[in-house]
Amino acid sequence: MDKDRKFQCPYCGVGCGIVWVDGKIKGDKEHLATKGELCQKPVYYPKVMNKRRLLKPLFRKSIHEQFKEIDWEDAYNIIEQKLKSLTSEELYFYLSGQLMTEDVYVINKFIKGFLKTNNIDANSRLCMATPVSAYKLAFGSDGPPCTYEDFEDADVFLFAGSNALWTHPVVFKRILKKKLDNNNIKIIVIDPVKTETAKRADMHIPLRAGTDTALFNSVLYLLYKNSWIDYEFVKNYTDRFEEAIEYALNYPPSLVSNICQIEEKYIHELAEYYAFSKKLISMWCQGLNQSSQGVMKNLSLINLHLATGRLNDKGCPFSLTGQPNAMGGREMGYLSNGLPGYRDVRNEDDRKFIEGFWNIAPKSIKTEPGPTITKVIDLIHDENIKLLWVVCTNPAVTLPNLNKVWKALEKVFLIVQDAYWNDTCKFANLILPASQMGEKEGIMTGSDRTITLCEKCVEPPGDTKIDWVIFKDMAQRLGYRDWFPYNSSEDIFDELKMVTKGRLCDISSSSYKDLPKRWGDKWLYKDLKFKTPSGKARMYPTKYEHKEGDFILLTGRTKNQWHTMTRTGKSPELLKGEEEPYLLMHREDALDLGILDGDYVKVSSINGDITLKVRFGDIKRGHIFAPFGYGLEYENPTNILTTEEVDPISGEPDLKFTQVTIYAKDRRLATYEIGG
Ligand SMILES: Nc1nc2c(c(=O)[nH]1)N[C@H]1C(S)=C(S)[C@@H](COP(=O)(O)OP(=O)(O)OC[C@H]3O[C@@H](n4cnc5c(=O)[nH]c(N)nc54)[C@H](O)[C@@H]3O)O[C@H]1N2
Ligand SMILES: Nc1nc2c(c(=O)[nH]1)N[C@H]1C(S)=C(S)[C@@H](COP(=O)(O)OP(=O)(O)OC[C@H]3O[C@@H](n4cnc5c(=O)[nH]c(N)nc54)[C@H](O)[C@@H]3O)O[C@H]1N2
Ligand code: SF4
Ligand SMILES: [Mo]
Repeated sequence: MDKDRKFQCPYCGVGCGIVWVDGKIKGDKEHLATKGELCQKPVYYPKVMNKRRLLKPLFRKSIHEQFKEIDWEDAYNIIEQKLKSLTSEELYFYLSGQLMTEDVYVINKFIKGFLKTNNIDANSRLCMATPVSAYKLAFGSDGPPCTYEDFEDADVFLFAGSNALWTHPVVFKRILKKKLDNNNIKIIVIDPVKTETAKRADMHIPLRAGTDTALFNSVLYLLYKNSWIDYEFVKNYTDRFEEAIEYALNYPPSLVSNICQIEEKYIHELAEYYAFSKKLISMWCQGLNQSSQGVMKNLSLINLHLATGRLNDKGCPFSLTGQPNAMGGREMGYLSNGLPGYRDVRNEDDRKFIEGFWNIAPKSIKTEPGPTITKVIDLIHDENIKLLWVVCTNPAVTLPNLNKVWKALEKVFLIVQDAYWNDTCKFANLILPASQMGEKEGIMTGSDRTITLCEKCVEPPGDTKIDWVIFKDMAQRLGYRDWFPYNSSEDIFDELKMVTKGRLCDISSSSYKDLPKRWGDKWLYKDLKFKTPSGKARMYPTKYEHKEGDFILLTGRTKNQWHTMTRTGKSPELLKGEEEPYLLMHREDALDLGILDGDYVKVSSINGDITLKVRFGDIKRGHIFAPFGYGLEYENPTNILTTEEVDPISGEPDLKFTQVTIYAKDRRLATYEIGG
């Protein structure tokens, strides 16, 4: 390659700009959003890119047989036969926030427009579905309202249910750096664990898991009782303030300190921050999203911003995006209810527009959202879904209640389209080898709406194909040649950008050449006109429901591994100190059960048992934490335990609250065989 190539980091949603210089990774100092900053993870990317890659399509009729290498022609024949022998409603497609926007657009178009089914979802269902719902309810549309530039003049940064020092390191370090120069900057962290992030905070609120809504309702209570409401803002720019306040009055601090198991002073201090800071940015991630009450948690936090007029120059609610292109996937409507350009299958105008845009017959697009991925596991068991096509995600480790998931994966005709041999491949009938970041071209959108062009740096290995090419080939085979005429990713980009014209996420005037570029202004709602029917933002009465649990299992991430470790797990540098899964436990809780640091214990939920090594740590009593990314090689994936409960509005599973029992070593030895 004759010049340095640029792309977006393939890992987290911060969306750091990278330059590829002779096979080495450097930060892109010219990048609009991240200005050359990077963390450790992508530095080792070139070294792991070709370790244990899938290089050829593999097939077996039943999962009891060995895989045989086949060529693409055979692979396509098998898929064609399958697609023709099943009805559209018997098919299901499961995508990922790690695909490029062009990939997602083509796949979504093929499925919703041509296979005429909404049986498609993405791993964002486990991640960002909750903030998508909350943003739509509060502001009338998805889309984070502010950008990283807002960090420059903010003085208070809240991180709720976010271990950002590990999970969004470039964001957190940018704020830490500012704090070094300016001691007036305050960081608040809300988390049952005293994480590395919490250790750097001015105030850490160690609440009981699941109780965030009660906490934020109580802050709203105090804002009201102390007359710290911005009534001017509320009157001009919000609806349903009275209802929200009336409801919040059920949450006095004396009661909530019991619910959250925290001192009352935290609630008062938090209210003061919302009342008096210059500019307050509330960031949050999976501690709020992955909850059976996730949308309520999100809305109760957004309520605080609306009650105090904290938007634009005074602050912002800012959900941190998990995956590198979940933002792009959302823009393209890749969840079961979405359509490109932040549109929705339930909206007649949206359907009509897209049918016209795709030049397909009226009423081609189904009016009902398809089932979410967790429901599909049941639909497979009931034999309603017969083919599952998994693209760029590893559900055999990352969905809740794995014993049930595995049985479903064994039952269905499973296609896995991945760059690596991942855990889900073990259940597959057909495996399609995919090219990955650096081997192909396309765009990704980071957390603050900045779109980066990812350039091709190296030739893809073996017979791997680009994700969108595989779906284009299938669409063309099925007779839709004229609708999928793309010869390059830029051809797709030229089409998809027009679908955003006039929408909030409008990129219609962009070209590959002028990226990176952000869609929307610095502030999405600069004029305080929202995408709701009244043009005002909406507050909500946000209900908290108590959940029992003597031991509450929390799950989450490690510092240097990316989810199921198909890439980061192959770097000895990144694996150092993270070779093994563990169970974080409060020392006193452990000693009460006769458990010592380093002991193996059995953890048991209604869904199954696993064995983990105990590590004493700073976690609230009655809570334990386990990372979830250690896959089948480790015998004991954490998601064997996790509950199937989902948020009723977003359908996002509660991966942060499973009631469990812990058995000390002796009892484990008496009743339990390793790997059972
Ligand atoms: N190193 C690394 N970084 C990543 C990823 C990775 O795999 N590895 N993945 C990326 C992705 S896709 C995502 S979605 C993000 C996730 O980023 P984060 O959400 O920051 O990460 P998690 O570890 O899942 O959970 C964050 C915290 O939520 C806390 N928590 C649990 N329950 C509750 C609760 O009820 N209330 C509150 N307030 N806190 C709670 C946990 O103790 C945990 O510390 O990370 C992204 N960045
Ligand atoms: N208990 C528990 N479970 C969780 C969570 C939790 O906090 N706790 N978090 C949830 C969240 S937020 C998320 S985002 C999910 C993540 O869960 P997954 O998406 O299942 O995990 P990954 O390991 O990121 O899987 C990505 C896959 O894509 C492959 N891949 C990489 N690049 C390409 C490409 O260009 N093309 C193709 N076709 N494949 C590629 C990788 O090899 C890998 O197999 O996990 C969820 N599960
Ligand atoms: S902060 Fe996220 S996007 Fe940036 S380099 Fe690290 S993993 Fe990549
Ligand atoms: Mo995520």
